[in-house]
Amino acid sequence: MLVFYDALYSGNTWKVRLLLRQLEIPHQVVMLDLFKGEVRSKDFRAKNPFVRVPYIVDGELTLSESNAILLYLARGSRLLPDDARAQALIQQWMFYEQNQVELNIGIPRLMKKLGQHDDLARLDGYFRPRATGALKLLERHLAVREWLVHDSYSVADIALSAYVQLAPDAGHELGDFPAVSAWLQRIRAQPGFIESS
Ligand SMILES: N[C@@H](CCC(=O)N[C@@H](CS)C(=O)NCC(=O)O)C(=O)O
Repeated sequence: MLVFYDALYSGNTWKVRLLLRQLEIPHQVVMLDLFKGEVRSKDFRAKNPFVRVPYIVDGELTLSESNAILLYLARGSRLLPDDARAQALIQQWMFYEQNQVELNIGIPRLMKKLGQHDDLARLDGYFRPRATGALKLLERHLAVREWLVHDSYSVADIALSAYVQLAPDAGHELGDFPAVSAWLQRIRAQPGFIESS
């Protein structure tokens, strides 16, 4: 059976938790504690050279990187259309997520949570404008459509929403982005939706 190494308080693990549930994929969960350093333990390092969660083991395949895991698990499902152009657009958004959204919202969120900053103004000075730029781009894109790619909910929506929904933890006001907020509501209304931790 597929094994999923999960941890709370991570948008990246939430993506995989949500997809497994929405596609009803049988799996076994191994829950690790980020704050106790369990992801960096000798045992886990020996299994996973990426030393990060989410991580899955599916028979011979071991896979790290949340978006690679989503694309693998969603193949052949309603969350990943067969069409090559639709897939290219989905991948475009998923690469963008790792570059601009996860980085600029997820990192300051975690540093604030862990108190790992000696200068909050400097932290915000670096990440806030970059995150705001990414949220503005999403706002413009979603102002004229319901979903990121074509007309259906896909793994791109799961990937992008993971850290966008957590943006308030990094000090962003989602009320300033009404189309993004409406899109998050549509995602929350999908069958099998679960809250992020
Ligand atoms: N780009 C990776 C990022 C994975 C990542 O940074 N995971 C964090 C939790 S969000 C982690 O495992 N941290 C463990 C640690 O820092 O000890 C992905 O999308 O899966």
